[in-house]
Amino acid sequence: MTAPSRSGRTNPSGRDPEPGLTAGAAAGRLGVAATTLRSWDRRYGLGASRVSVGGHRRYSPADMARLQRMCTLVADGAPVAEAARVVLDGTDAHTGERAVSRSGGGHTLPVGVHADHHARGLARAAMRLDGAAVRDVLGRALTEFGVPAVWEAVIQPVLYGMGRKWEDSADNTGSNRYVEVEHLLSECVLAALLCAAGHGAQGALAGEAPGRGVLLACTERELHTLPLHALNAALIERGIPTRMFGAALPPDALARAVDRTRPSAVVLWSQHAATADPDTLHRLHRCPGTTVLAAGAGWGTPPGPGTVRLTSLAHALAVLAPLPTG
Ligand code: B12
Repeated sequence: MTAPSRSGRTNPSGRDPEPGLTAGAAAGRLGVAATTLRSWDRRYGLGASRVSVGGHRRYSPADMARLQRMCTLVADGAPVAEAARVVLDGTDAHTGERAVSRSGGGHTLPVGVHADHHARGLARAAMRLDGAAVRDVLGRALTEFGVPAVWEAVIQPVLYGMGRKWEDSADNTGSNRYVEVEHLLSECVLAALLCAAGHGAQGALAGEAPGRGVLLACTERELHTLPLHALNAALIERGIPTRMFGAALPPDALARAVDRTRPSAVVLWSQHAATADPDTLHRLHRCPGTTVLAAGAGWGTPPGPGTVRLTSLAHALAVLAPLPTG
């Protein structure tokens, strides 16, 4: 005889052939409350497919895989009903619909539900000051979609949102809220991009001499480095060697670095007008064989005679990829 379960599921043998996890054990393994599992079961039918002889719910490995996916989507910021729909339809990033696609040249970046999920998850985790969750969302997105797509569809919108919050929160004493959120987010973005650059280097550049490569640096007073780190990681991802000098490089140090490494291109970042330094750009033009590129909103248009201004990560990759770097 068939043993009916409380949720209408049946166990045809009347016995418990493969035990499966109890509700408490499943909840513990997924890191959610048992009441959450019950409500997902009741509302969306995402529950246990097995019952024990005593009529208790038992979660199979397949049930656990679906629920794990559900937890991941919710942690990434998906509304619960939307996450359930994605899991039940199978139209998630692993099975079909891709909102952020990994594009070879980083030029086509369709944005949609998955990018929004990642961006919301990132922003929420940053607002909670939950650095581990910020790094987790970023790490998974970067591994799945690559640097250009994640920078443009996930990181950049969240940085803009953070900048707006910072600006809007200024009180009449001139002090701003959310500074701590912005700092934590920036540090985690930096760590994730360095990690992506490290993985790229292990894969594509292992054992190769650095060659001339592309030199990346910020102007002397510039502390905004994240877009340059995104470019660095994306170039390495494509097997293009780089030398990254980061924030606030004094002009003399930049000139020595260029002199010693003879890069195929120099990318000089200025985030805002106060840090743009046209004299340094001008000096770089005396280096034969080196293409000088200005990047960041700080530079005027054009940034200086004979200098191209890179307007986006995709634009930078399109200009830099064809240059000889050996
Ligand atoms: C993170 C952050 C910081 C971090 C930086 C950490 C780090 N390691 O980089 C810290 C906390 C250090 C910081 C400090 C400051 N910051 Co700040 N910061 C930001 C924030 C939130 C993101 C910056 C960023 O990475 N943007 C990158 C992308 C997302 O933005 P974007 O450059 O505008 O993008 C454009 C182009 O550059 C291009 N693009 C985008 N990505 C790429 C990539 C490549 C390769 C290329 C070529 C182009 C490109 O596309 C966009 C459209 O044109 C912005 C907010 C914002 N709207 O950007 C404020 C912001 C830039 N900061 C601002 C300010 C005022 C400051 C401080 C002066 C604050 C202070 N009082 O101390 C200091 C200045 C430090 C200094 N001397 O440089 C202002 C600048 C205002 C202005 N005048 O332009 C902003 C806009 C915040 C605001 N809403 O007012 N900041």
